[in-house]
Parts: sequence; structure tokens; C-alpha cells
Amino acid sequence: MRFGTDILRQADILAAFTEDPPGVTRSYLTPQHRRAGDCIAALMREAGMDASYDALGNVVGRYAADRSGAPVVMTGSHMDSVRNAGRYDGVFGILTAIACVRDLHRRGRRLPFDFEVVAFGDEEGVRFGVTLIGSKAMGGSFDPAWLDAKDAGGTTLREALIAFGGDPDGWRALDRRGKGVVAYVESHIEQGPVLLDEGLPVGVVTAIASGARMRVEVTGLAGHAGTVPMGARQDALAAAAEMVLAVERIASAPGAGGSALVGTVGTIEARPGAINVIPQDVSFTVDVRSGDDVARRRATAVMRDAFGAIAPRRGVKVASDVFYELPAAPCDASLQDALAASVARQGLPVRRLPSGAGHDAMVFPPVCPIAMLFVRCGAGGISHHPDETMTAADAEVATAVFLDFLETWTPPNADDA
Ligand code: HGY
Ligand code: MN
Ligand code: MN
Repeated sequence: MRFGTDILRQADILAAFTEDPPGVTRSYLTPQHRRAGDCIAALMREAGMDASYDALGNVVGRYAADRSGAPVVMTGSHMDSVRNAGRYDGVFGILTAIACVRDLHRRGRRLPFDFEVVAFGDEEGVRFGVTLIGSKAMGGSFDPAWLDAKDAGGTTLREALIAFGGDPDGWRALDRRGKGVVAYVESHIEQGPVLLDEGLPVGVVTAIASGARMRVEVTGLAGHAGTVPMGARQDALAAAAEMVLAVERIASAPGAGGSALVGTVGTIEARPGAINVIPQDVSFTVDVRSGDDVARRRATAVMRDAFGAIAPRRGVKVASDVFYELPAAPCDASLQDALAASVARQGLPVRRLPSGAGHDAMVFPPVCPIAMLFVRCGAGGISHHPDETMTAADAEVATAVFLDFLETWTPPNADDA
């Protein structure tokens, strides 16, 4: 194999840069981020690229065009992970792009565009609760208020960036709008079962689902677990439990937004958190996704109304705050067609499919047209889990498709950029 075996071996090396071995957890601006970033920068340089960290801790590799004043094509994905993650989410998109450049460089081949490969430092938002930090800066939607976001230990994003050697005020210079970027194309594992079930190694993404995230605070009254009668309780956790089931019910309702609507409560915390005390304060998060912005907004509003109906009935108070909202990001039709042609040139059927997962690509539409190439996941398509897996053969095919795209796609006139 030209690419696949190396890519999986490199993914294994990066998986070792984790906060909780043998699991994979790699958060933003941590020593593990630094070690993974250094390893990726070294792979970029070895492949013939210039590579360096930017102000926000992203690693940016560049493979210059065959001419001066050329437009820019960007790719990349994220090097951070969720907790107890798999080893290919994000990482595959970085390694496959580097493998393409390594092959081009070996052949002395340059492209009619500057090719930029970005390893984003934070897409998952695990440490500071803010997601897509690096890509949003490049897409022009960075919010400086995020610099005051704190991690679980009370460190602000600003302090962590300074400690990492970044520049909290450098985000403005990362904005790629109007900077000659003519396409952003990201490769990523599917993180679902569609390609696996249909026996296909790759697929072309049609759109990236919209998302909203809520924080919900439920306030009741603590009390002695042994003496407060059941009918006299203001139990914040029992109320929150009913709200969690309301999320599931609303997202599952037929016609709520079709199968593309999903709702998840991923975190919940009860305080004071003692076995013999009725919980007084509960915080939980809600993640709502849909390919249809209207359906997602409607479902989010229905969930908030449900919380407001449950609270008084249980003698508790509830407050919900939508702290993250991103519209669905359609993939550019002509870029999709170019990727589809590259898939077909590998002798493969072309399967177009939506992405239920969010990706760095979804914040690039203000910069340029976007597209994504999916590669099959094994183990039922599981992801955000240690069992996440893919084969070297599929990594090989996906990289060959991406390389074919790079060598055949001709950017629009640079003036369009
Ligand atoms: O949540 C997502 O869809 C992505 O993994 N950050
Ligand atoms: Mn992920
Ligand atoms: Mn991802």
C-alpha cells in the first residue's frame, strides 16, 4: 500500500499522546496537544511542507503552488478528541492530506494552488466548552468573549493560550475571508454505519447537520433523604430526569424532523452529590442536531417549553441557555461532483450522504465553498468510543480519491477568490 498502512501507524503514534492511557483523550492546549502538534508538524515537514503553529495552537502546513499568486485550497481536521475517544476522528483527515503531499513531493509535482493542511487544536470543545475554536477563527466567527471561558480547574482560555506559547490576541490574523482561499475540502471518518452497511469504502458528503447546544440549570431544595416525605420534595434531580426523558421523547417524535433530528443529554451533574441528600442543584447539557435548521430550532423550543412545564409541577426552577448554534452547512455542488468523479475514477460506486456529525468544514462557508469526503468506519460505525476503527485498505482508497481530486480539480479564476 502507498498510504493506508502508514496512516494507521501514524494514527497509533498520535493516539499515545493522551491524558488517560490506554484511552484516547487529548484536550486543547495541553501537553498532549503539544506532543501531537509537534508530531504532525514533523510529518508535514518530512512530506515537503512548511509547518508551524499559529496564534491559537493550530498546526498549519503549506505546500506551495507551481506558480506565484496562486489561489489557496485548504484541508485539515482536528487533532483534539472527546474523552475516551477513538483514534481516527479528526486525525484521519490530517494524515490523509499529509500522505497526499508526501506523494506529490516525491514525484516533484506541484499544484495550481497553494495547498494548506490544518491540524485544528480544538474542534470538540471538551476543555473550555467552546467548540471549533481554531476553525471559527479562520472562518471569521471567533468570539473574543471565549478568551474568558474557564476550564474545570478555573484556567481561562487566554491564560492557557499564553502558557502554550500562543497569542490570545492573534485570532484576528487567522481570518481567511478574502484571502484567496477557493475551497476547503475535509476528509473524515463517517462516524456512522451507512458506508459499512452498504459495503462502500468512501462517500461524498452533501451537507453537515446543524447543531444547537443548551445548558440547563434546575434548582430545587436539598433535604434529608430519610425525613422529607415524597410529596414534600423539591428534588432537582428527579425533575431533571423527567426533562432528560422529554428531550428523548421530543427528538424521537414522528414528524419532529425526520430521522435526521437527534437530541442527546451528554452530561449531568447533581449537587451536593451525597447519597443521603435530596439534590438541590442539577446542571445538564442538551445537544440537538438536524439537517433541517427549522426542525432543529422548533425541537429546541419545544424542549425548553417542556422544561418550563415540568419545573413548577415539581416545585423547582429551571433556566436553559442555548450557548452554541450552527446552521446546517451544505457542501458545494461542483466540489461534490469533482469528488464524485475522483471516486468513480477509482472504480467505485458514488454514494452521497449527509453528515450528522459536526466538522471544522461547517464554519468555512463564509470563506469559500466546502466539501467533505467520508471514509468507512468499522465496528458498526461506532465513534467517540475506543472501538472506533477503520482499515488500512479504506485509508488507502480514501487517500487515492483525495489525491486524484487534488491533481484533477482546477480552481476557479483566482479573481473569484
Ligand atoms: O459533535 C460533533 O459532531 C463533533 O464530533 N464535534
Ligand atoms: Mn468528534
Ligand atoms: Mn471529528
